[in-house]
Parts: sequence; C-alpha cells; structure tokens
Amino acid sequence: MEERTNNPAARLYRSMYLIRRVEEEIIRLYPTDKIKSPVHLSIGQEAVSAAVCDHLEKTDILFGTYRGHALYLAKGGDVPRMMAELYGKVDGCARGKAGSMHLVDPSVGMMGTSAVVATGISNAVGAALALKMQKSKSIVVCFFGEGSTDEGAWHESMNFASLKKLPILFVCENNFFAIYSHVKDRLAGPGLLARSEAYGIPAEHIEDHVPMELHERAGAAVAAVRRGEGPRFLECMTYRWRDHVGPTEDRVHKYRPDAELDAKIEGDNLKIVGKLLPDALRKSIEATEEKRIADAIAFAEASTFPEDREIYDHVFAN
Ligand SMILES: Cc1ncc(C[n+]2csc(CCOP(=O)(O)OP(=O)(O)O)c2C)c(N)n1
Repeated sequence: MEERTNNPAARLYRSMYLIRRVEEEIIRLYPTDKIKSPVHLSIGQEAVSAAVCDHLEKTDILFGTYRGHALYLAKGGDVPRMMAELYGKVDGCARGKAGSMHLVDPSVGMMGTSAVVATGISNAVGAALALKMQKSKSIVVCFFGEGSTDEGAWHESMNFASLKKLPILFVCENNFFAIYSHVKDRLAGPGLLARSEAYGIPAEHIEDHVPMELHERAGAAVAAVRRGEGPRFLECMTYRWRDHVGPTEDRVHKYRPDAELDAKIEGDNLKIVGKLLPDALRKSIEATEEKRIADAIAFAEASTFPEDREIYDHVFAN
C-alpha cells in the first residue's frame, strides 16, 4: 500500500479510523444480542495502539488486556475473523471461544489478551525472554492500563525484564480511570515514570492529543528495544469516551465531570490526524475501510456457531 511506505499520517488515520468505526458498529450491533461477549471499547484511545503498532513487524509479539480490539486491528488483525469471534462463530480468530475479552491470533503476533488485570504482563516478559534466548530480531510489546501498575505482577515483570535486558516495550495507556476510580485516588509516590525508573527502565510520558509526536516517540522506543538496549516504558496519556465495559456512555455514574468528557470528545484525535491529510486521500481511506467493515460484519453474520463437540478442543496443547 502506498501509504504504508510514504505517509505516516495516512497510515495512522487508516488505523485509527478502522478502530473507531469497528467499535461504532459494535455499539450499533450490541443491542441485537448478536455479539456474545462483554466489550471494552477503546473509542477515544485509538491513537496509542495505532501509533505504536505502526512501527511493528508482523513477527513482533503483542500482549494486551480485555480492551483489545484496537490492538488487534492496529497490529493488522483480520477484521472479518475478529467480528466472527465477537459473534461467537466458528470462523472467529479463536473459533468463537475467546470472544472480545480474550482476543488471540498468533498469525499476526497477537499472543493474548487477558481479563485479569496485569496477568498478560508476566506472559509478555516470558515471551521476551524466549525471543532473547532464540536471538530473534523480533520484540514484544505489552499494553496495559495504569491500573496494572498497582499489581504485584507488574512490579515482578518490570524487575525481571530489566534484570535480563529483555526486548520488550511496556505501553501504559493511562486513561485516568480503573473502572470508575481516578488514578489520583490510587497512586502513591511520584508517578509511573518514577516507578519504572526504579527498576532501571527508561520511561517517557507522552500525550495522545499530539498523535504524530506520539507516533514518532513510539517509533524511537521500538527502535531502541529492537537494537537490544533492553526494555522501555511509555506512559501514554489518553481518555476513554465510553463506559469501562459495554457499549454505552456512562455519564449517569457521575464519576467524571461531563465537561471533562465533552472537552476530550471535542478534541478528537481522529479529527486531528484527518486534518493532516488532503480531503481526497482521507475520503478514499474512509471508503476502503467502510467496505472492509461491512464485509466483515456480513462474514460474521454468515458464519455458523461451532459444533457442541468442539467444546473441549484447543483447551490443552496436543
Ligand atoms: C486482578 C484483577 N483485579 C480486579 C479486576 C477487576 N477489574 C477489571 S478492569 C479493572 C480496571 C483496570 O483499569 P486499568 O488497568 O487502568 O485499565 P482500563 O480498564 O482503564 O483500560 C478492574 C479493577 C480484574 N479483572 N483483575
């Protein structure tokens, strides 16, 4: 694809647009009950996955959380197979058994997303150790919310990754909230950069409302990890527009001021990136992605549910 080589803003826009529109379709479809699992949306947070994953190779390995659609799509995941997975259908990327919260597809390096906060991080560190032992050129990128940094698994993982100088990039999407609890009510000490630096891991704070700068700095961090300089930590400040879980807005809960959410929606990162492109290019990207999404939904609808006899398949390795 021309944009793949020449125009980072076009690549970023395509990826962010795809994520936004797939998740808007999930919101539209959810009341029909065709989607068979809880959904944690990344609308508002798209820039982080899109910017980081634009620097990754297909063979690089990704771990994430239940908020995983954006990661899968940004890593080049298969849109029809993701939709079929959400529908619980046999053509899904995990034959309908993983659903939204456990998206997995080794064919694009998406090794796992976990519903239990911080548990994917130690798996990611294990994968990075394996890559180092194999003298591989690939790296691991591990995404998580700021809530994960309160968990013991995060601290153990940071320590071990630093000790063994592993090829892993830790990406924290700091959206301020763990469910409805604000980070200022949870975080002791001077902040996440200091936490990371305490383990000897260089750390950076990046705002997502300057998406091209986020893209550039993420690229530099990926390159450093790939050169064998050991782990890096990025704290990417971002904001979730929808409820923690489910397709709806969550203003009724009053845990954040409406004006704060309105300001973030007004400053939409997708529009910021879109304005960097000529109209004709932006519209052609949108048309291509709209067709991809419509085809993906039709694919999911046409697919069938797995046979009952499959229930115990793929539980253990053969
Ligand atoms: C070990 C564990 N504790 C608690 C929960 C319940 N829980 C689910 S999501 C969540 C909030 C996590 O927030 P954060 O890590 O900031 O990620 P975000 O949801 O904002 O992406 C909590 C506490 C869980 N799933 N696992």
